[in-house]
Amino acid sequence: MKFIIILLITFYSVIAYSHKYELDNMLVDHPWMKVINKNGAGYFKIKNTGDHDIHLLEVVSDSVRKIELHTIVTEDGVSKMRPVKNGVIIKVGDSIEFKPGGYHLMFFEINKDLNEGELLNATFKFKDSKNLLVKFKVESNKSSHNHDH
Ligand SMILES: [Cu+2]
Repeated sequence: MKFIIILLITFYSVIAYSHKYELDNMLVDHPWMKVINKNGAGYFKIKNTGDHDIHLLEVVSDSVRKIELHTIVTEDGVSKMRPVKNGVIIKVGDSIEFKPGGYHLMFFEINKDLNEGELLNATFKFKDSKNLLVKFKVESNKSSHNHDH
């Protein structure tokens, strides 16, 4: 009985606090998303813990018609979103944070209802690496959320 309780506590801790996804050569930390009507934006931090560069090609989900990798560029003093062509490369030892104002995922036409705290499954696809299933947690109210971990 004690053993089961410890297991449950451990399991709960992993879900509640870590919320990270790993392969042998990378770590994806705290994937979260905003949902606006049926569209959304996704954010996370990805760290290359392996010994070769990681090339994130695309992200797909059964629950989303289309997911694009975006970045923000400034043209004539105006910030604009642009799709990233050819994916994003994370060099050995580097981390890249997808965050508001920088790299982000755009979700177009989410085909299920997502309430705050719920998870959206998505699959990260890489060049020369295994796929990684990542669950984005819906955190619609970001204004009150301190995000520096
Ligand atoms: Cu965008």
